[in-house]
Amino acid sequence: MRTKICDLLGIEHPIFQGGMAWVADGRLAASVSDAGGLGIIGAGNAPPEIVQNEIRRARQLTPRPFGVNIYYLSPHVDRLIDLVVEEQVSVVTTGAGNPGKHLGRLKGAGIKVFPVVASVALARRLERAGADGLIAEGMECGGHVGEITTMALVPQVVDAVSIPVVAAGGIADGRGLIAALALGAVGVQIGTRFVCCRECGVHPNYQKAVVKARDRDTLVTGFPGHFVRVLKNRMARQYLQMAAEGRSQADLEAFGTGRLKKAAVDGDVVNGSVMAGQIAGLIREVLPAREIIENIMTEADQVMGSLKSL
Ligand code: TUI
Repeated sequence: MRTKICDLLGIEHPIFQGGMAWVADGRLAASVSDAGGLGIIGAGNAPPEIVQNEIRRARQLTPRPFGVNIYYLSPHVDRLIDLVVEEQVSVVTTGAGNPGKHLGRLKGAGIKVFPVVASVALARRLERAGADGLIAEGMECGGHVGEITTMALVPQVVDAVSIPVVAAGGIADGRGLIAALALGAVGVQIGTRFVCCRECGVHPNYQKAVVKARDRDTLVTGFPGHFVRVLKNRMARQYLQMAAEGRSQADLEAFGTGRLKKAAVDGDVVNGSVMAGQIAGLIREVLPAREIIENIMTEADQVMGSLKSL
């Protein structure tokens, strides 16, 4: 099953692995790319030196293309742009902001740029600014969330632009891939499923928490303009309690600072922020990247077959 992005990016399967902060390291990205998807290193708030190490690690592990996600609320965005240009990374994805002012520079360096969008307005603007494709991310996703579901957002973005659109949010298997293609997407970006990947360096407690999660076990914390989906735990409940008491945005930000690292690196899934999407309930075990991707592609073929016989 090949789509437009397979040829555009030189990948075998139309699957991007989400560039998750503190989770998506060079080894995970290399394993996904080696299995025929597009692995993506999550820069998050990390300084460029750390990200450079992960890029070099991935490069040692696979000859295949991979990407780097730049989180636009990071204090290091400008230096990360310099880094991906110097390192000639194949693909850049962006999150939580408008990368418009950097598109010319990235494209000039031969980098394919796929910004994440959560609205039609930003999709239109970034197509005009020269994005190679877009990732339309619905609010089922983990971490930073928009307001529109994948089911409603993807077809509206697909109709609004003529560049390739990748669907994200709530997708973890072959059924999700076929559903995304039916909505007009040319591929999917998958995050939460790859948290539970054997080659992922995230703390095992984080993986166990995702495996244990059921359908209603996520909630959204944050404040307008900065909502974040996490697994329900003590930290999430305390956060919502503070918000209900009318505590200031500064207080809430201070309370939230460092919590993702606490969960992902220290393995404190009680007091840390365990970002995960609503699809967590579908994930039953930790598997190697190759198996995750093969399972998705095999199931997608089966689903296509059974749809044709309707
Ligand atoms: O970026 C994400 N998801 C993330 S980033 C992240 S790191 C983090 N760490 C600690 C606390 C909070 C976050 C965790 N999850 N997804 C991509 C995404 N981008 N979703 C929505 C958007 C988005 C939102 C607004 C993209 C552009 C945008 O534009 C605003 C503007 O400037 O027009």
